[in-house]
Amino acid sequence: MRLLVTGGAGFIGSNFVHHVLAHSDHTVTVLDKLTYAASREALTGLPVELVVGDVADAEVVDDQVARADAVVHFAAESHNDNSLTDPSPFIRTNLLGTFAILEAVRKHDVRLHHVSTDEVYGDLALDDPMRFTEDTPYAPSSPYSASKAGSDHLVRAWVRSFGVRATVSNCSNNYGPWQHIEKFIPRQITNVIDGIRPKVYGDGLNVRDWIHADDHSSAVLRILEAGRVGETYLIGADGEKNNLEVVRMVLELMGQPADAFDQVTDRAGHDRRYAIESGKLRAELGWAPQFEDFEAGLADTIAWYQAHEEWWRPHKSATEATYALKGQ
Ligand code: TDX
Repeated sequence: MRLLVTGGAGFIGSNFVHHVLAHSDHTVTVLDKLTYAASREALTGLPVELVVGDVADAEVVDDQVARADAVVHFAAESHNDNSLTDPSPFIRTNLLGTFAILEAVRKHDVRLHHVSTDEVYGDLALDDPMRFTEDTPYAPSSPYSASKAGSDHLVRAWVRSFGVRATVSNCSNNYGPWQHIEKFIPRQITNVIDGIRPKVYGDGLNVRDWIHADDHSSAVLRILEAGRVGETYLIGADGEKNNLEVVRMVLELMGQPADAFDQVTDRAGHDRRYAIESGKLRAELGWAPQFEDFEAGLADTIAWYQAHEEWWRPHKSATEATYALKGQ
């Protein structure tokens, strides 16, 4: 297939492009706006066409979708903290962008896979025995997660009303190389490299269900190739950890005392816990994660940031200055 990958120069999108080229015969065109969170370097050396454009620009999207056999839609504004400061790019990219994609795949009858997040389900209590499933009601907390929830609803409506051939996946927190240093794990790794104490929001007991980006990519390819049209699949790797556990692991792997971090102002509306039940994906499509040892995956990720300082260094002081303004 000729795939159009939106957001293919971002952290997760570029990982998917690498995965597709290594594990299939599909060809790839990337449509990416190259915002602050994207990088051309993540695609260096790959035989892909990069179209620089906005997913909310209906004309650009229509041109590209017309040439594709399938669209994998990663393009999104993704950082919760930024959505609390200025929600407007989240509404444009996540809602209007998905709308433009849907109208184009409808017009050209092109298969779509829409990539989304577990945050659409809101949060769970720490002692709740349940995890999110495909049947959990939507209850997003932040402008970011509400915009992703809205985009999922748009996709479902286009499937039902117009017969668009789409699948949806909702994945838990990703980690791995090429993730922007505003996010929790790379922020703390690069802080330690710089001799800055890691910053944990609030009491640090918030739980995230970590999955390596490579495992997310293999799941998305599997759903694209074998998923049932109209269905949603949750993607997760049984990786629940609270933020204190993660930051202590980062510190220890980097040769620092495990308590050498600061607790800072909490995020407004901070979700307590995410946890994914991915049994449908595993049973129906035979998918399984390859990175089952989080500590080993984290050690590799630390080594990657240590070896790629030239990539993240230009963004470090501005990223930390933005956090400092908020006492974080
Ligand atoms: O400096 C920090 N200190 C801290 O304690 C940062 C940046 C974060 N945190 C906490 C907040 C969360 O509990 O760490 C946890 C992870 O934070 P983020 O990396 O900002 O991710 P999160 O808000 O959980 O959302 C991520 O996973 C779901 C992605 O950013 C989303 O795009 C995805 O949908």
